[in-house]
Amino acid sequence: MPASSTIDSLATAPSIDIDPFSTEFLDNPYPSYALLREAGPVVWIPKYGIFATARHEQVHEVLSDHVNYISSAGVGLANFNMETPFRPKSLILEADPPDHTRARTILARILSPKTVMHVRESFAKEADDLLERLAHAAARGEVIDGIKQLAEVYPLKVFPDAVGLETEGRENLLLYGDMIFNAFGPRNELLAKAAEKVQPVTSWIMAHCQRSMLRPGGFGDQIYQAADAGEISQEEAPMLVRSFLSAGVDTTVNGLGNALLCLSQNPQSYAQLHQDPTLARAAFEESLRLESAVQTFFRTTEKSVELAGVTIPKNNKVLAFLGAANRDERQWPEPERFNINRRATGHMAFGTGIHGCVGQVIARLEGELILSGIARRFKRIEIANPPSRRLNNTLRALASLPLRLTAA
Ligand code: OVM
Repeated sequence: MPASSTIDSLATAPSIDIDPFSTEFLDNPYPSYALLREAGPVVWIPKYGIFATARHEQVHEVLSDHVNYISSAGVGLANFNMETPFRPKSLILEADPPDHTRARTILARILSPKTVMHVRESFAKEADDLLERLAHAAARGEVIDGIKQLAEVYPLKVFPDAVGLETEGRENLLLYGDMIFNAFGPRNELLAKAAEKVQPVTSWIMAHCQRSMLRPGGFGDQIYQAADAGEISQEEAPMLVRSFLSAGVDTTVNGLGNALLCLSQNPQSYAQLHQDPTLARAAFEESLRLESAVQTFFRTTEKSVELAGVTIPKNNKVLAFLGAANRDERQWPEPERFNINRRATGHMAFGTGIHGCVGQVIARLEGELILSGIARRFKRIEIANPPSRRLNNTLRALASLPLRLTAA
């Protein structure tokens, strides 16, 4: 084939005049996701000068190809080849092999299914205690805030306990999460608001990454043990603890919060879960698909690459809409429907490839324990008052979810 016909066959990405980080978009991104998927497999967003994909096939392709689509230039809008990162780069999230591999190996070992078997009992007891308290409050006729009293409380207890963090000051983890997930987006009003508190929150976080602040034997201390063994340097250890504190709380808070929303909006599904609480894992998985806590991540092209026939030049940002891929009608029948009987695995809520969520075993454990605990205790879970959103550049998050819980 002559070279010119190869070029002729290349598509150009349609230009879409949309701001995926505007208030209107973030408040309800799903109609815009449909528009983006329909426009083509790859689109151009002139507002930010980026390529983007909202279809499952291409999101999967981008995330699976860490050679062409790198993470070391940042996984947010900012291109670290052109501008200084707002904080020292994560040794795992914002790294490529072989650096990434060293960090990943350690975190994957600490968060392995075997470790998780060990924490299961204590995570189960905490879920039980919390739900027991909420059941008492509900029995007194109180409306329960599914976010403030449940989705924020549980991950803020069990995960920092496992890491080995003191109890005092843990609210900083939520503020920090809000900040870093906003920081993957543009420097808009949301980031400015979150960044107001950046200084005290960051110093609290960094202080608590030190070994002296971490209970011996916990996940945090285990990172220092890997440093003792020479797998990483002593200077790298606190940076990996920082990854636990960055990625381990706000993600699961919203994973749980979104699952509670899905179940309270779908009484028939909830009735089924109540009948058979072993469906908790399937219900959690389906809510991850339908309402993914992390909605977007970026990559940067390492060289000129072709994606669905579109040439993306070197050093360009590519936005992967995880939350849109998870509703792609090319991938899922009735994608907008919450259906706990479907096979939701293959969703992109945890990403995929070498950067796929290293904590997903813990996240699923938290989801299973909370949803099965609710299913056993309550006959009904209903929305008592309209929920309110907490807009974030990356997270699909609720500020409140007033619930009426009816005892079984
Ligand atoms: C990290 C990090 C921060 C935010 C998210 C994340 C979803 C990782 O610091 O390594 O993964």
